[in-house]
Amino acid sequence: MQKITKNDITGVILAGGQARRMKGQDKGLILFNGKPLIEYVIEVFNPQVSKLIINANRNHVKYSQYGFEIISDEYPDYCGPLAGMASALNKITTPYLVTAPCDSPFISDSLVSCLSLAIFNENTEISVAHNGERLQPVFCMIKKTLISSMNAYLTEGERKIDKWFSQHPIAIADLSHFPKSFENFNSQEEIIVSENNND
Ligand SMILES: Nc1nc2c(ncn2[C@@H]2O[C@H](COP(=O)(O)OP(=O)(O)O)[C@@H](O)[C@H]2O)c(=O)[nH]1
Ligand SMILES: [Mg+2]
Repeated sequence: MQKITKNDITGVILAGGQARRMKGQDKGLILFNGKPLIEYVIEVFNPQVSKLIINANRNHVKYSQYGFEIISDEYPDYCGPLAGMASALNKITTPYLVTAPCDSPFISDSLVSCLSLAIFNENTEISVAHNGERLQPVFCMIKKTLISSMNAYLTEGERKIDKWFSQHPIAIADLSHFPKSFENFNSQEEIIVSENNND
């Protein structure tokens, strides 16, 4: 297997959820210390990939200010992050996709290199980040060759990412040295607590 380079990788920021715990506000656009959450992710994630896509199901005009391609889920009814991953896999022209959620402002600048190294070392088509305690499924790298498997799974009405992963060999990318990079905000209260801690 050849080494994976940045040119081989498209990144997708998953911002397609309903954010029910955020009272339905669009999570990527919620301010954290005065800046939309997605901007933190773009700043650290974009330099790690050759192309970046934003997956959002609302507010395309606002998201388009960042200058990246915006894609909606190709599956109806907000059926979860896997739908965003599938829609991105269907679009990309690189052999690999790396995913990150829009609500994780402390994302690691070594996320993509760790995921690539794990796939390369273990010769798999999927790698998933691990924070030392558990897998972090929305921080993963997937080879485009898996698109038909993912589409078939979603078409059957399946939703769970872990269950889809379990159909394939996966490599685990150890990011236990940087657990904070997986911290993500699912409610306004969590944002307020974190803002106060940083003061
Ligand atoms: N495309 C897409 N993304 C989703 C959907 N539901 C959730 N997500 C995204 O998946 C990520 C994780 O969702 P989140 O609600 O934060 O889950 P949790 O933090 O694991 O409890 C976020 O970036 C969401 O925007 C969906 O139906 N479609
Ligand atoms: Mg979250």
